[in-house]
Amino acid sequence: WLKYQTITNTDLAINYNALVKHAYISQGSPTLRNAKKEVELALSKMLGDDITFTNEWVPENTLVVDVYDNLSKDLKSLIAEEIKNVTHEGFLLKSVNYKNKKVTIISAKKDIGVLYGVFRFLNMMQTHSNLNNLNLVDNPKLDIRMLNHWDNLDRSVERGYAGFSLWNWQKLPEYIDERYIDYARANASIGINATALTNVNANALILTPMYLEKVKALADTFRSYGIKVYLTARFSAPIEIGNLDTADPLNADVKLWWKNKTKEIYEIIPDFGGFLVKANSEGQPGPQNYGKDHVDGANMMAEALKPYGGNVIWRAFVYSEHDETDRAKQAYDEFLPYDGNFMDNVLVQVKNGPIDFQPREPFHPMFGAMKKTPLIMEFQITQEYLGFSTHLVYLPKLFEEVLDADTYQRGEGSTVAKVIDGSLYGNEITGMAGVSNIGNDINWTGHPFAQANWYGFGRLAWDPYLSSEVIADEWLRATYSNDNKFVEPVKSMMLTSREAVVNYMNPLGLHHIFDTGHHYGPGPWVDNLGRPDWNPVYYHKADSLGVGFDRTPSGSNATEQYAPEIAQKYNDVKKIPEEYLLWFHHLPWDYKLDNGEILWDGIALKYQEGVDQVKDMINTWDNMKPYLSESEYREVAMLLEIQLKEAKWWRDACLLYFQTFSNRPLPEGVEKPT
Ligand code: GCW
Repeated sequence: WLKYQTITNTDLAINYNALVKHAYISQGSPTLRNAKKEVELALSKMLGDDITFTNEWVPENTLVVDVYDNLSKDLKSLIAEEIKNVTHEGFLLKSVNYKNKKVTIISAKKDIGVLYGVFRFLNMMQTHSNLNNLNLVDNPKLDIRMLNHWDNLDRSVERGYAGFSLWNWQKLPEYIDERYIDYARANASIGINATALTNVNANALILTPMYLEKVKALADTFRSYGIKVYLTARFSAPIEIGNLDTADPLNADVKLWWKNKTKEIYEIIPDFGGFLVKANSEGQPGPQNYGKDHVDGANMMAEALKPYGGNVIWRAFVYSEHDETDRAKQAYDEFLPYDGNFMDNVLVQVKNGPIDFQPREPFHPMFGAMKKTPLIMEFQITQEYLGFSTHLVYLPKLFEEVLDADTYQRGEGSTVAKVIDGSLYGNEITGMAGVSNIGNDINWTGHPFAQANWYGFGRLAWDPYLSSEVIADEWLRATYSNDNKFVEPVKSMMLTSREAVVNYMNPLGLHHIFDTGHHYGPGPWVDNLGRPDWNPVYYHKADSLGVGFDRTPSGSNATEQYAPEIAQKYNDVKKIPEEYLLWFHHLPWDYKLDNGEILWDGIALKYQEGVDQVKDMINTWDNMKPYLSESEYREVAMLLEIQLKEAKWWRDACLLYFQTFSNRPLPEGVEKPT
């Protein structure tokens, strides 16, 4: 999306050229120099070489790019009112008349705001927006807008489907790959300002001097793009790299070890963001190994970070093999009692749903319920359960559904977005994390359309109220074409792609019926894994009588973790939105759905609908040939063919399996398994 294609529409090119005939871009700091480089690159690519770049501001038709404090008195007075509404990372784009000249000002209080403003302005130009009368103040709504890389030190990436890790630890710190800079540009262009470089299943070695030197090189590279580095901290690090015989968070030596380690890090990376921690989850070490709890663990690290302004981001993804009733309830049960006990630089990071990044989940009940603890949203941009980088699935549609969900925890309108932007409970620090889908593949994300998921995540982290449709529009125009005959059909293809994957994998609230380990294809029959809650049969509970997980009071009663308005609605089989039906109810195969179909037929028809939607996607893409280069066309066309084959595979596997319980024929309209 930073392609900056030449603007071939003559009228538009004339209009833009007239507006930015001269460009004055301050270069007082590394961040402003980045802004200047980006403007020069983009304008020359989009508009050609007629633009004069000046080192002084001259009253001509000029683009002026600078922080407010550096502007001349006259220009200051023209934006004095608007600049008051700009926060420290926000920016202002404003068209003004100055001595009969049209001046376009990109300004901000801080350098980073100027860079963000530049990227937005250039995006508007890429999307052929009207730039004649700009008057836009835009401030990020969340503080920490972060990628979580699940990258290992050997460059493998857990759940990564786009090649190996970008971080070349062997050549660092001396060798700064050009891609690190492009990574920073791409992130800054959408407002991402933090990155956790390493896997949450952490390797303690990252905290040793040898690696910290390499981390410093990356932090130094990202700094001028406004990106702070975080590291994942393995809880047992004091034992593994510190020669201690315990990692007990209340032990004095352990505390001192973390204090010293933190000091060491800040000495070389003064703006280090802090630690991201997965503890006592899926076998990772944590405070519970010593009979202590999450608060003891998180606060111990928070204390070490506090003097430097660093944060602990403590993940709430916990579930224990000892609780056999309902995995969906465990994080809430485990964390709610601690609400109010964490230090103020601890943020608890919660996955969007209570199980694990399924194609569709109801929102996590911790959102809104945990009132005194800042919660960070964790989305998964990498498509662990959504067809890896092979299937085209536009995730901002999923993200939007979660952000818009109403928790009712402070009455109607208490959306998840308001929980995480701090407006519901007035949190000091707010944030959103996305598990990265980036690797060293030539196109960064494996599937070209998976770039839209990275892009869309960043945009929503900046403003969780943006619509997924607007984001798709921006991305398509910048990445492919501004021709409406291309944009409109492809946009609607993107917008339906999420529902398509739900239909052909997990319709009507079915979930976690993926094959073991890899989570790619279907495996609803799997029942022999070591832990019951890893087996798909635990989740669908199909038998000759029916299918689905009863989470109402007659079952696990997970609904009680939601506000009463939601609980009542979800408990009532007549009121629950059908997309969550089998997530919360176990129903007979002949249960009548809203449209009069029996459940078995409804499931079968949904699987078929998913397959049909992929066929439509293929048709749409075929019609787009005239707007695409041969390679752009072929790349996606080939991937869509795989997606179709695998949508059928999902349909056939799941229906043949569930049919052994339902004992009913496939309804008319469902293709026979091949
Ligand atoms: O979704 C599961 C993944 C694990 C992952 C874990 C987590 C990093 O299957 O690979 O581990 O979640 O989020 O910690």
